[in-house]
Amino acid sequence: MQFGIFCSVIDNYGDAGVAWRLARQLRDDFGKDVILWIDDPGTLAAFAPEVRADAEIQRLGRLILRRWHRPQPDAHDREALAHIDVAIEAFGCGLGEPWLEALASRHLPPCWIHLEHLTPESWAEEVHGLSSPHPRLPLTARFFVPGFTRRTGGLLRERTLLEQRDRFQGDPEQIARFLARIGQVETVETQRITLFCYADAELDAFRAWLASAPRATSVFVPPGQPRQALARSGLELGTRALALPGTPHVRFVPLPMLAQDDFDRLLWSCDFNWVRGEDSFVRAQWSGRPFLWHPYRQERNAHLLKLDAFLDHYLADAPAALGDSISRLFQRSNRGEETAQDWDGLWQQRDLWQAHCRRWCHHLARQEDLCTRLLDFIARNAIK
Ligand code: TRH
Repeated sequence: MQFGIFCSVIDNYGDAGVAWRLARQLRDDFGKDVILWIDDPGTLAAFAPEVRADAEIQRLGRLILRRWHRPQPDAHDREALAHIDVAIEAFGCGLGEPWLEALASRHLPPCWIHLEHLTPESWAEEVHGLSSPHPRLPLTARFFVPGFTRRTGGLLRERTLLEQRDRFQGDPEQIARFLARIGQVETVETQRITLFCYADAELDAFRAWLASAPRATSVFVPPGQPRQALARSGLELGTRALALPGTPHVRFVPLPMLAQDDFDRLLWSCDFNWVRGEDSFVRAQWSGRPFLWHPYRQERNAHLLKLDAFLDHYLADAPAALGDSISRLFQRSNRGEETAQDWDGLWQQRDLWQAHCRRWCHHLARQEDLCTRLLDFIARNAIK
């Protein structure tokens, strides 16, 4: 079975990040042939070192990467489309009539899947699995909605991910080697934090909490928006680590973009991860470590509904006091409200929070992963 995945980069890294994970997992865990059409390979190259930003077409084992020139498929695209059994349109990118016509002209039209954004909201269960016939062409769009429950499309999770994580987290030498490889020499006692938030994150209370913390702390800061958020709070990070004024035990450490697998390792090696969007949000949950989620801002504050829905799932079985503290920090920090009291209160319960994150990860891992559900979905619905 050959897969075509179509991805348009809207902004940031998430669209490319999810498409890349999906393509790699179909290839690596399920032995599928995959063609990923992406309109901006440069974004992918930022965290996939094997990708050449300027290449029109590139073969990476059973995964072929093609620059997506959207208006019309050229002769090479048409040739490739002729072999596609499953066409996955990511995040409503819209294939456009010429592409759909090329797909529909095949003797047996492919299974056409609309992969939606992950949502914790209950509509995920209602929309997942719906279909909509094309008004003119012999193609039927089928909606696949990632989510947190068994009746959704699930979450991306590679087959050996959690075993790899456990080996890594249980081996201080591996952690030290990894940190050294990304240019960091850390003592065992140092508390580690990833700061992968959006530019509008309110960091003053976070900084004040860090300054009052007794432990030495390294805050790893990827490029782009996290640094803008820091700059807004008065800390301009250049190419070197910077200590908070008056508190030399707290260092903000600039990191380059890491390869996606190394980004996972970074999350695994930290005590706390501030993450965002969609993919880093999911990966923070697989890390089994405490995290704060900064959802992608949407019109009419729709992201706050997502946040509420997520907290309902995530905190359903949490001890009441811990649940209240987590909920307060997630809610207030995403509404730009004062969080000065919240950081410390929550961090005092960190052992409980850590245990809760492991349980939550366990709960999610008992469900089938997204790729397994996708293949099952295709087998049931489409390819007859
Ligand atoms: O980058 P994001 O904010 O992406 C998105 C997009 O804005 C998108 O339009 C929107 O639809 C979506 O959010 C909800 O956040 P996200 O989803 O966490 O994606 C980041 C990706 O970048 C993820 O795949 C991990 C990867 N990454 C690395 O591989 N290495 C790194 O060093 C870093 C910092 C990130």
